Amino acid sequence: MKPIPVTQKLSVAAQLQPDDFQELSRLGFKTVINNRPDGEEASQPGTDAEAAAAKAAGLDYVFIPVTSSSMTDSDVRRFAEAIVASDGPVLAHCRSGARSFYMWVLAGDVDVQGFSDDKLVAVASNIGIAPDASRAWLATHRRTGKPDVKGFYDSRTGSIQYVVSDPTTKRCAIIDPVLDYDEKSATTKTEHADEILGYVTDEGLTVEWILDTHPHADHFSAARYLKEKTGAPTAIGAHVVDVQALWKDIYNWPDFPADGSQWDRLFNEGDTFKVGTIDARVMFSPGHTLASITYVIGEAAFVHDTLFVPDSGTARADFPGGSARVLWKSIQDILALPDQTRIFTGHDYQPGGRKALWESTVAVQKHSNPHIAGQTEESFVALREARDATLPMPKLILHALQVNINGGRLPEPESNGRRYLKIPLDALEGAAW
Ligand SMILES: N[C@@H](CCC(=O)N[C@@H](CS)C(=O)NCC(=O)O)C(=O)O
Ligand SMILES: [Fe+2]
Repeated sequence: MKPIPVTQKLSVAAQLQPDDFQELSRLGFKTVINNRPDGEEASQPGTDAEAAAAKAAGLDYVFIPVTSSSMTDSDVRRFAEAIVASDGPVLAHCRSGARSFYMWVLAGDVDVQGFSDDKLVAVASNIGIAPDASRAWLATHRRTGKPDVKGFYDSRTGSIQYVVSDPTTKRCAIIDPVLDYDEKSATTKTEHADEILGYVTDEGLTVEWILDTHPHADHFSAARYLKEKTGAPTAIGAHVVDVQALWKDIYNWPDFPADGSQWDRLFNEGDTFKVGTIDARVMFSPGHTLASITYVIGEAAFVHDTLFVPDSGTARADFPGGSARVLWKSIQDILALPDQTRIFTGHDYQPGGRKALWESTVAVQKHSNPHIAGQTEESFVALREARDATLPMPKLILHALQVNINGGRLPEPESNGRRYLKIPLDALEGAAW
């Protein structure tokens, strides 16, 4: 028996014999994980004998039998959880140690992220896996920051809401959820938010974050509703306080706390967080609003109202606090991400009646977005301002901002139990007669 160190906490080994367990205890191990189904070969002691030997040696023992072809996500998660739960070093074994090693790589925990492929190949070769074989396996199986992204389209407002999840830990973030609102009858509904919750339940996800990219001008945010339903923290860009300051004047709300306290976290430029094991980073992307941010989650960037899919150009920059020149700069920062970065936009207005689209890449944007390809800052500002001069205000801007600067809270009910919106007259330019 020869434990092969993988990390400070985890070593792997080939098949153990019951006599080995006392030695493992002496070496300081606290837990043994057996990844080998019983009966693979006649000489195998089997899980009952191993469990008894572990008990006699004072070791915790976990049986997660797998084969390389039948290993499931839930096996991998149990494996990762057993390592975390152990109060000291863990020895995992199968026949050769390879399956246990591969399970650890698949678990994609914080430790494995610090390993380059070369370093993993070196550990694998200590276990007896040929470098060609481990390299080929890593190329197809290693998940490095690749979230699953599911978009939900709201045709009423042309908005895309996202659930971004880490396939290894099943943890997720919800981005820009919509609270349904019919302006003709002033009725609110939670159909879209409930559809998102249904997906979260069906996929067995745990919501870690409820994120907004900016205070939306065209729909109500469902962040508050989803926080009530899931308990997950809400977040938005730190410059939301500037947007709050602007709009509290417009709504004449002198007592409104324009301090961002309506969210659990305010993100600054460069702030990092995690979605499961996937690294996430915040970039300020002002221009459409003062508070707009981009969430870069693994290899996916959620850019909301900056770039749209290429045939739809870019977002408008004429709302209070908006600036075409600042938007150009924010777009350049997004385009400086690696070419293969997946770009997910927040709106699609289905030009020409085509089906709704929301995904592109940095490379595709550079080559085929007419607001980018061949444009200079000056030409972009000119085209953006000319187009913005033709656009009427979003029909819900005055309805939506009073809810969205308040973190997605509807106005408090009045004495009759009814909630009322407040609409300032003659407050905005850009009337379309
Ligand atoms: N017709 C929509 C327009 C919404 C709108 O102005 N959307 C913004 C993003 S919040 C935008 O950038 N639109 C670009 C465009 O319409 O070209 C509405 O009334 O809600
Ligand atoms: Fe917007």
